[in-house]
Amino acid sequence: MSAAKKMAPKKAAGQDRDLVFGLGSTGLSIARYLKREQRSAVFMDTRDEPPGVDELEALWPDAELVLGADALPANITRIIVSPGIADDNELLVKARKDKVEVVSDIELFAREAKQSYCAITGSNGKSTVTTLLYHMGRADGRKVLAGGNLGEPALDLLDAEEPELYVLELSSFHLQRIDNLPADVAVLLNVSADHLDWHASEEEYRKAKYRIYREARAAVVNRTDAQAADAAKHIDNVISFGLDEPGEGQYGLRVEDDELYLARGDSLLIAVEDMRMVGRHNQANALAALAAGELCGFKMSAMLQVLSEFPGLPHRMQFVARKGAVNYINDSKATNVAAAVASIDSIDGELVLVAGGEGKGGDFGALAAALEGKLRAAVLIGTDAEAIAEAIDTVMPVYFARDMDDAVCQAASYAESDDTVLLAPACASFDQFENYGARGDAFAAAVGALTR
Ligand code: UMA
Ligand code: ADP
Repeated sequence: MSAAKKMAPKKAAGQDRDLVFGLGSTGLSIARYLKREQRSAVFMDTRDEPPGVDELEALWPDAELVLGADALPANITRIIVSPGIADDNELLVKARKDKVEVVSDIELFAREAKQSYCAITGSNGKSTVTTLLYHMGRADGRKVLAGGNLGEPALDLLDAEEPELYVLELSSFHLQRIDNLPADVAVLLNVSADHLDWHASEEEYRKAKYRIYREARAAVVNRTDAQAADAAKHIDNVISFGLDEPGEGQYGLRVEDDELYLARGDSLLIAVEDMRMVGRHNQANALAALAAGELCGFKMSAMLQVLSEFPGLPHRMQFVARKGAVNYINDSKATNVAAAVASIDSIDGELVLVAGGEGKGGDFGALAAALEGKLRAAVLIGTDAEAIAEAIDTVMPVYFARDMDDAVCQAASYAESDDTVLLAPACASFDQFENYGARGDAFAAAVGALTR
C-alpha cells in the first residue's frame, strides 16, 4: 500500500463497514481486532503519512485506506476512533450529526472482555499505579495483563491467553468516549488541569475523568478531592486513600516514633524509608495501589513486597548520575504543571530546574509557588519557555537554552555543591522530541557528556 492518497471504493449495499479513524498504535490494534472478528473496514487518517501504514499493509494487504482525509468515506456504519483525535475534529462532528456511531477501542474492550478488569485514571500517577498493581497481582500468583494508555493497546490484550484480571490505564481521551465501562474496580488518582488543547474546558476534562466511576462495581477514591470522591458516591464498595491519617479500613500515612509509615486504618504496613520509590506523590500512588489491590483480593504481604522492591518507571524521578557533587534526576514524564510541582516538592535542598516544551494550554502559575525558596535557577527550553519564564521569573533567575545539551550544560554551571538538577518539564515534549522518553534520554546523554 502506498502512502499516496487513495479514495476508498464505495461498499456494496447491505454490508456493515467500520471506519477505523487514526493509524497509530491504537488504530493498528483495532485493525487486528476487526481482522479477528472478520469485519469489513476502511482505514483513515488525517495525516498524509501516519505511522501505522506499513504494518497495516502487512496485516491487511487489501485494506482500503484514506490518507490526508478531509471527508468521511461513504457508507460507514460505525467509527472506531483513536484517542488522539479530539471530539471537535470536523469529520467526527459531521459523523455524529449524521447519526453514525462513534466508539473508542476501550468501549469495544469493555463490551468484549470476559474477565474482571481494574480501570485506572488520574492526571498523574496512572502508569506508576497500573504497573504497581500488575506486579502486585503477579507477586500474589495471579495471571494479570496490563495495558491501555500504558503499553499494549487494550484490544490487543484480548488476543492473549485469558488472564484472571486486566489492569487498564485510561486517559481522559478514552474516558470522554466511554458509554459502558462496568469495571470491577475503578481508580481515580487525582485531577489537575491537563490536555486543554484536546478538551473544550477544564470542566469537560474533569467530567471525563469522573466517568470511570459511572458503572464501576468497586472504587478507590482520593479523599482529599471531595468533588472527585463524590462522583463515586453511588458505589457501595469504596476504599479511600490520602496522605493524611486514615480512618478504619482506609489507606493513609501515620507517624510512629518519628518514622513515617503507609497505613491501613490503625495498622502500620511499611515504613516509607523501606519503599524504593521516592517522593510524596509516590507514597500516594502506593496507597492507591494497595487500596485497589485489596479490592482485587491480593494478599497484603505480596503487595508490600512489591513496594519494597519496585524502583519506579523509567523517566519518573529517575536518578541519572551524581557529578561534581550535584545529583541529576530525570522526571521527563512530568508533562503537566501538577506533575512538575509534585517532583519539585520531592526534592530536598536547592535545585536547578530544566523545564519547557509544549504547554498544552496549562497555567504555569502553580510552578512559582512550588519553587519559592528552593530554586537556584531555571533553564527553559521549547515552545512555551517564555510563558514559563513569565510565571516564575519573580521567584528565581531564569535562563533560556537552545536545546537539551545546552540546557544541561547551563544547569551544571549554575548548580552548587549538593544541589539537584531536575528535569521536570511541566510540558509535552513533541515540539522538540519524539516523546517524553526521547527527551529523558537526551537529558541523560547530556549529563553523561558533562566533564565535571
Ligand atoms: N492524529 C492525527 N490524525 C489522525 C490520527 C491521529 O493527527 O487521523 C494525531 C493525534 O491528534 C495525536 C497523534 O496523532 O497527536 C497520535 O494519536 P493516536 O490516537 O493515533 O495515538 P496512538 O498511537 O494510537 O496512541 C494512543 C495514545 N496516544 C494518545 O492518546 C495521544 C497512547 O498514549 C497510548 O499508549 C496508545 O494509544 C495505546 O493505548 C500516549 C499518550 O501520550 C502515551 N497519552 C496521553 C497521555 O498519557 O498524556 C493521553
Ligand atoms: P501518568 O501515567 O499519569 O502520566 P506516571 O506514573 O507516568 O503518570 O507519572 C508521571 C509524572 O507525574 C511523574 O514523573 C511525576 O512527576 C508525576 N506524578 C506521579 N504520580 C503523581 C501523583 N500521584 N500526584 C502528582 N504527580 C504525580
